[in-house]
Amino acid sequence: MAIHRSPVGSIVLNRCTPKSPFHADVLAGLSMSPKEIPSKYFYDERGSALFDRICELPEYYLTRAEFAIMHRCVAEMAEALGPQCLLIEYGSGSSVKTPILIAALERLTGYIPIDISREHLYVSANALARRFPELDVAPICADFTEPFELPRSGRNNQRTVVYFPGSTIGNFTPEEAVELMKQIAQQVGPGGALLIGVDVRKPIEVVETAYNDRAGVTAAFNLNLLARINRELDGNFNLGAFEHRAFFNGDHSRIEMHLISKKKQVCRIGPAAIAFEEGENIRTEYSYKYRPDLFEKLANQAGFVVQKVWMDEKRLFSVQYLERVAGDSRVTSDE
Ligand code: AVI
Repeated sequence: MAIHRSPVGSIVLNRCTPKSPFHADVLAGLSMSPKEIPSKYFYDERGSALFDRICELPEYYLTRAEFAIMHRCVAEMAEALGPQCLLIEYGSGSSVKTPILIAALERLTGYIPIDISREHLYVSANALARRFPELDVAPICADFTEPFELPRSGRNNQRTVVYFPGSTIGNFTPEEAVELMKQIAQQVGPGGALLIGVDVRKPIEVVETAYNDRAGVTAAFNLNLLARINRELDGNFNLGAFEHRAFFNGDHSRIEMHLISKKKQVCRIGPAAIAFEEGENIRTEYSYKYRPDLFEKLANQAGFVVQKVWMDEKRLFSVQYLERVAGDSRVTSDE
C-alpha cells in the first residue's frame, strides 16, 4: 500500500499492508470521521472474560432478566420448537443459558455452537458435551456475520432452529439486523425457526446505569479494545489517555459506547500514525433497545413471523420465537 493520507487526514498509512481482518477493519475504522471500531473485536480472550464479568454485575439487568425468562418459560419454548430439532447457537460464548434449553428440548438431534473466540468456544462446548453425553456437539469457530459452512447433518431433523440469546442482535444497526436475520432464515430453511433474546426499550436511567457500572468493568471491557490493538497489531495506545463513555441515544433507541481521547495525541499501529484531537471519540458499540412492535417489523422484513414473545416480570427483556414464513421469496433464492 502506498504512503497516503486518508480523506479525513487523521491517519497515515505508511507502507502498511493489513495482516488480518482485525488489522484491516481497525485501520479502516480509524481512518473514518467519526472514528469507529466494530464491536465484534471486543471478544478476544480477555474481552470475553470481561464480558462474562459484566453479565454478573448488579447494574447489568439483561442477563438476569433473560435467565429468569428461560427458567420460567422454557417448557413453553420447548413446546413451540417441537421434538427432534437441530439447534445452532449464534455467538455462543460461555453458553450459560443453553443448558436450560437443551435439557427441556425433546430428542434434540444436535447442537452447533458458533463463536468467534476459539478458547471460549471449545471450553464451553466441552463442558456441554460432558453434561449431555448423548448429544452430538459440533462447535464451529467462525464470525457469524460472514458466510460460513454448517456441517452436513445425517440425523432426522424435524426442524433447524437458531438460538441467538443475549440481545447480541442489538449490536447491529436495524438494517444489519435484517440482513443477519435473512441469513438465519436461509440457514434454518423452510419450517425453520429463530429463538432470539431482544433487549427492550426502557427508562434511560436503567439502561445508562447498565453500561456505566460502578466497578468499572464495562470501562475495562471498552478499553481492552485498545489493549488488544497494542497486543496484536503492534500498537502503542496509552490506555490512560482514553476514557470510556456510554449514553442512551433516544432518537435511535440505542446505547452508544465510545472511547474518548483525553488529549490531542498521535498513536501508532505498526507504521500507521493516527491523530486524535482532545475530546475526539472512537465509536465502539451500538446496543439497540427495541419496542416489541418495532422489532417485529424487522423480523417480518427478514422473512420471519413472530409467534411468541416472553418477558420477565419487570418487562426489561424479551425472548422471542420467530418462524420462517413458508416459501418466502426473499430468502429462498439459492435453496
Ligand atoms: C453482547 N452485547 C449484547 C452486550 C450489550 O449489552 O450490548 C455487549 C456489552 N457492551 C457493554 N456491556 C455489554
